[in-house]
Amino acid sequence: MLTKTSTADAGALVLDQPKRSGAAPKAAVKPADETSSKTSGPKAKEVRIYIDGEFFAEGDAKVSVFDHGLLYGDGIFEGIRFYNGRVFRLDDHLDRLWDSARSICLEIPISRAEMTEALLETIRQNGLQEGYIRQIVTRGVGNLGLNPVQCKRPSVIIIATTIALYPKEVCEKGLTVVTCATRRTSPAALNPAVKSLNYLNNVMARIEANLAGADEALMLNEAGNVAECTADNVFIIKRGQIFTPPIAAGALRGITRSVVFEIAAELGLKITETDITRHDVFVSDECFLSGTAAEVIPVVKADGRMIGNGKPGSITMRMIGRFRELTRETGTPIFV
Ligand code: PXG
Repeated sequence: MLTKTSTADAGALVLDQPKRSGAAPKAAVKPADETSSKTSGPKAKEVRIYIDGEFFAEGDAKVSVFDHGLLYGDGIFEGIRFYNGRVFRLDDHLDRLWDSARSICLEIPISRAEMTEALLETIRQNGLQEGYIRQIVTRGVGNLGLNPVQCKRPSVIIIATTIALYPKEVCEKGLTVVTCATRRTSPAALNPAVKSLNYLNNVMARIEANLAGADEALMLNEAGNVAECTADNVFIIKRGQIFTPPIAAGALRGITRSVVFEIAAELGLKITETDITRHDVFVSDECFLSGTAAEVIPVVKADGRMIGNGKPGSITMRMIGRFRELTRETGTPIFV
């Protein structure tokens, strides 16, 4: 959900800005041997993408039009960050990926150890120390019918690239959010705990935010309580206490959310998981979002109401400070 990019690295991925695409290749063919990971190192600045055990140049990284990930959004994903040569909370992301897979009866075709090595090797192939990984497992190639029984082998795709951080001004100024009419998916329809490739309701929410000129959309659940934003969990602070919607309210069990819980405990701050209404957000002293791409980011306006004094609050800033330290100091080493 990153937006403002004035300080972005040239060529950095900005998750909600158009990706500059190169010329489309003619066919989704297995690359020639010289582009295989086994026979050559990375070319300068060329993104190398892992698909089912092979590395492809960006222009050659293709999946079949019969992949049910494309036809039906039938698949799962994770967004993971790495900082300072280490992957942040890798085990937590792999746990959630495997849980999502189990929930939708998708068998990940490689072991967890193989997945870990594939992720680390994708980063190495791209020569990166800091960045973002998009890890996708699709149902695989089937026929046009939606029955996944035809899909014989799920596909694993890993993209590692640079990512633009929010510029300092955004941290200093904070984000604006609007409540959107699009509701968070009901667990009765599709449990939002599954991080599936089916994100259309979140996309619709994001479009509403765009149309309203806001940075993010606050999504409510069917009961009308706050669930989360389109790709981030929500926290509010009132009289020194932190509150966040429970998972049962439709919040994803965010990994950054769990880091926020850890930091709060360290700082001696209490977090209460409870239903939150729009009113609670309007009258909060501080509000912030957490997410892998967004990290921890202040919110200063909701539906036109200024939150607190309209500036990022002190607890939020302490949270951000500690979060940054953890990202730099902890994680799975990429280059060993
Ligand atoms: N809510 C939803 C619906 C998400 O998809 C989060 C919260 C935050 O969870 P983590 O584990 O990242 O702290 C997500 C994360 C992005 C992006 O741009 C993130 C997600 C999906 C799509 C884009 O950060 N998932």
